Amino acid sequence: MLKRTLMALTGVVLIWAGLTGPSNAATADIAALDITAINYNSYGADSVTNNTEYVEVKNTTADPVNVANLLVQDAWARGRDKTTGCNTFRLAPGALPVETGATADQLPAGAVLRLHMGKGTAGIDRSGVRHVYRSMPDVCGYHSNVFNNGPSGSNRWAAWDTAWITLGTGSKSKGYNFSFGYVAK
Ligand SMILES: [Ca+2]
Ligand SMILES: [Ca+2]
Repeated sequence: MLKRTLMALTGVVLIWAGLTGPSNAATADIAALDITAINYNSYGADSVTNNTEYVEVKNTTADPVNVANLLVQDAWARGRDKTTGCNTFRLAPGALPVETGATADQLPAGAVLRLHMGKGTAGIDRSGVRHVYRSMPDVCGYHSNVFNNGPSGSNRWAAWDTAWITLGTGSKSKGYNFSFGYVAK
C-alpha cells in the first residue's frame, strides 16, 4: 500500500514537471520574440556570393529567452511543413553567439538577433546585435535568395512573401511586399 502511494506521488510530480517544463516555456518564449525586420532583397545582384537576406527578431521582454532550435521559414517552406533544407534555418543549440561567461542559447532581455539566410561568420556587432548564418545552397530560391520571391512555381516571382519563426509549438509570421527597397520593418 505504501509503495503504491509513493508511485502515485511520483506520477503526480512527473506530470507537474511536464506542465512546467520546456514545452510550455517554449510557447511562452515565442510570445517574447517579435519579427522586427526582414531583408528580402540583397543590394545588387542576388547571387549565392551576394546574399544579405536575414530575418531579425527581438526579445521584447525583461527576461532572457532560450532560442535554441528557433526555426525560420519562408512561405514556401512553411506551406510544405519543411523544417530542413531550402528556405529554412534552424538555429542549432550552442550556435548563438553570447557574451563571455553568459549562458549558451540565451537571448538577453531586449537583445536583437539577425538570422541570415546567407554566408557569414557568427558574432556580436558593436551595437550588440547577434548575427548567425546559414549559407543557403544556390539551388534554393533564386540563386540562394529565398525571401525575394513567392512560394514556388507560378508564384515564384510574386511580389510578396512571409517570414515565419517557430520556437517549440508556437509560431509568428510577418508578410511583406517585394516592391521597393531592401528591408521590411
Ligand atoms: Ca537584389
Ligand atoms: Ca520565398
